[in-house]
Amino acid sequence: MKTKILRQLRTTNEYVSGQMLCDELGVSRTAVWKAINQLKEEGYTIEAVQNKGYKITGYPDILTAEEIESQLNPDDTVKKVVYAPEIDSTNNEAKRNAENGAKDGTLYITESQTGGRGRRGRQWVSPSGSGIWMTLLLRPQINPANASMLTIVAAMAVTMAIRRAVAETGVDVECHIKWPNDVVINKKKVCGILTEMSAELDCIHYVVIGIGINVNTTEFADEIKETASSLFVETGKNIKRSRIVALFAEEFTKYYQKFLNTGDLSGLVQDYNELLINAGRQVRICDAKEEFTGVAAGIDSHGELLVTKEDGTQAVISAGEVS
Ligand code: BT5
Repeated sequence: MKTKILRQLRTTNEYVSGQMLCDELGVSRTAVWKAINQLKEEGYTIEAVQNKGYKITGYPDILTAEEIESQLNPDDTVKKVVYAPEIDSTNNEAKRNAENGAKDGTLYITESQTGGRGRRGRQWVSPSGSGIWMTLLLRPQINPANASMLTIVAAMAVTMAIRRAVAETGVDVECHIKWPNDVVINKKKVCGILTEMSAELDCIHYVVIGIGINVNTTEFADEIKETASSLFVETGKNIKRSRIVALFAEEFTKYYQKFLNTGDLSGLVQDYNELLINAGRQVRICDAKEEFTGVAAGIDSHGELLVTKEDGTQAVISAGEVS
């Protein structure tokens, strides 16, 4: 019910009458009043004026299911949000729930992770109160070999969500994808993505896409001080985290539909390459086989990075580190 009330109050700047809320939701005045009081306790500023009704004038920077769900579109891929104040890792939480039958389109989100993970067992620093640590559970009917392309789809959605959220503050900063799984502003990492799956050779049980975004972070652990940043540090603006999550859900839905239509990235390559920081630039590649420099051209329809080496030959990079 809180989600429905929030949705109603968000969609207008006017007062919404208590009676209208009762009629829309099919509940009593007392029930509405109770829910409004709970929302106030959670940090919403709600004005109640006799004969006029309720109006929200201030929103807290929280990530509860109601706060996020009340901003989702009906056709979004994200169907349900599950919030917990603290989790070991939202990827772990999503996997545990997936094993127990959780549905496609469930988003797990938390204020703080005690065991946030990056790729290959690296640590992901996930302090409380300033970041978005979330994992989207999907059950796509695609070839398991193509599941890693979902990192590309998610990176596009995060980048567009950040660009839109920053634009709403009136600030002009450039946000780009750094292949394969980073999003950067002014060359600093503001987001990392970790996609994992459970599959058989020909069938996916589930995919979890974990996304960490430093939003209002002002202090960084020693080990990431030089390389990491946040939206706040780069723009000077505080941005409501739930707004970014909602924009992500909208952008992800758009790109994911295109991806599912073809089963690969052919419909997204051009848009992706326009968001890619590395395109046309000198890069240093360090993969399992070798280390070399070259000029990145962009990705192909499988999400591999095409790099023209100094001797003129083209390398196709499917995994590795780019600097
Ligand atoms: C990643 O790995 O960038 C994937 C990060 C995914 C995090 C999300 S949060 C929600 C979900 N739950 C999880 O447990 N994980 C996902 P990788 O490319 O391997 O980069 C890891 C490296 O990034 C570390 O070794 C640090 O150098 C750096 N790093 C760690 N925490 C960071 C942070 N908060 N901001 C920027 N860089 C960070």
